[in-house]
Amino acid sequence: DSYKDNLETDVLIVGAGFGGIYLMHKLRQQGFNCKIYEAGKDLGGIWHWNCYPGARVDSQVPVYEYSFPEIWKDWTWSTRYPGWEELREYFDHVEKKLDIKKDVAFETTVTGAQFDKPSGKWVIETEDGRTARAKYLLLATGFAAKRHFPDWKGVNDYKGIIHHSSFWPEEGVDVKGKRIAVIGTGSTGIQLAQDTANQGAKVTVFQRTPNLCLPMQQKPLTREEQEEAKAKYPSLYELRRTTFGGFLYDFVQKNTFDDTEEEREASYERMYENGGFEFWLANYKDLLYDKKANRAAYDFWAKKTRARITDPRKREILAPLEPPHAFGTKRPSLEQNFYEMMDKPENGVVDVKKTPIKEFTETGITTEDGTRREFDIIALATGFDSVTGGMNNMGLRNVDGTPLSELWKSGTWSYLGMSCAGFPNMFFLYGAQGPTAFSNGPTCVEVQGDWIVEAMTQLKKDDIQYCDATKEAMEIWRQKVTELSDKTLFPGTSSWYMGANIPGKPREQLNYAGGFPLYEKECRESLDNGLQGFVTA
Ligand code: NA7
Repeated sequence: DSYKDNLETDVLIVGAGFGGIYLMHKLRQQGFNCKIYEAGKDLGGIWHWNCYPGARVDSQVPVYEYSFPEIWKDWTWSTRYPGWEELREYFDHVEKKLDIKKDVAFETTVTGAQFDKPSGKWVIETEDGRTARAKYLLLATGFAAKRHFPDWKGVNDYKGIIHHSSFWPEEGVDVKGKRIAVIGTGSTGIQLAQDTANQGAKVTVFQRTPNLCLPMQQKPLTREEQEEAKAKYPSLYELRRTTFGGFLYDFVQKNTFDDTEEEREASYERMYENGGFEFWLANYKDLLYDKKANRAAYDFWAKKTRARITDPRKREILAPLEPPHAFGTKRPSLEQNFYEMMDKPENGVVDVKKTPIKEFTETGITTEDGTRREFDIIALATGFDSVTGGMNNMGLRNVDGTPLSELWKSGTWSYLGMSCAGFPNMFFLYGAQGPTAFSNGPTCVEVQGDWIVEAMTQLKKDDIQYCDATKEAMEIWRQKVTELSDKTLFPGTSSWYMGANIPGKPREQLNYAGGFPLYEKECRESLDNGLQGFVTA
């Protein structure tokens, strides 16, 4: 296994999910010699790790895939919102077309990296003691690379089956007839609860904040209808780069109260019934900016949702009349009968804001009110040290040897959400201060990936050996990210978008809230002005 040796390459990419594969393919076409280091055992990134029951993508076909015709032309999906098994098959298909794996070292975790100025190379260390040297270091580690395990008292005493969602055993866990606790109601917790209940488990959800779920409107897709739709794919892949979130829909170019009450009700109804994120990202354009507009949308959502829950106690916990936060300032999950499932007497909801978890015992969980509940299985859907956690956790150091985790301790700085001053010849995608969490992943990967590849091709053509963002450019970018966010309702909500889900993490907007058209324009300007914002040599 040559990849087990120390490595010399033009480009070292970290991560073999959507982002890493995209970069590898495009850079190969430009004549770069690339290798990927991947901690997991296979391609797929998040879809390699996420095989918990019900794991499914919330972007609809064909928006969540590569725009390369050689890949989509002979690939079809079985449902509008594909599950993890099929997403893994998709990556097998991608492998057949692009021959990526021959240049991937799997089960390889990066534990340190620093740019060595004299040689002009990154020196990258791995957990098993190897060292790689590369002119470029590209990070495609995603926004959910570091899991969050809250440290509850007694958690190690629990003797049943316990897994974090992203460490779920591949072979699955038999949940039928079992008592399962699902802690957390982010997108993951909703899917886990719904799917295990479907499989005949008795589910108890521990909810801190209600998820304002929207109907998925899942449906099977036939090969014929997809083949027919493919004539339009090239234009759809153009279109998705021009919308706010990289989907095929966009905000209505009207404010909420421009419409009469009847018109508004009809629009809400249509968005809600169309399903997916339409009620979020194709709602009135003031939804995420104006409190009153937001409240109107929330009230509609609550009315629809409450009508689906007959148990009055559960109704108040899952869909209260007073909004827990502005609608859409936390990620809504897409559900399929989640509320009907939770309404059943055999399934329960614990409001952990009222009665927090006190401790874990050998057999279950005790809450502060003294209630002891016993479980055969506990699923932790408690999320991630999102967006910055992965990059902070891989031993990156700047040219002077200062760890990135220290530089980002009191806040995050990047330029264009793709580079950092002091980290020359390093680019990252789908991370801090990019469109990341407000976007459809593959769109973000293609927009940022194209920029990175174009920048590197330019550097190569001009025989530039060294390219480092300036601190001034980072300050200006941080300010833009903050200003864009401050106009919205996002800062008022404690969410992982704002770094608020991890104790001690600085509270700041971690994502670029300007949408793709503005983002691409900003990035384009830097390229067109000879890599403005960078020092090159
Ligand atoms: P999320 O969205 O971060 O959700 C984590 C959930 O876990 C959320 O409901 C949290 O409540 C809850 N949580 C976290 N810590 C605790 C403690 N200590 N006690 C009780 N509940 C807790 O992660 P997901 O995996 O669902 O989704 C991540 C993203 O991946 C998702 O948005 C997709 O884009 C893909 P909180 O809301 O903070 O009150």
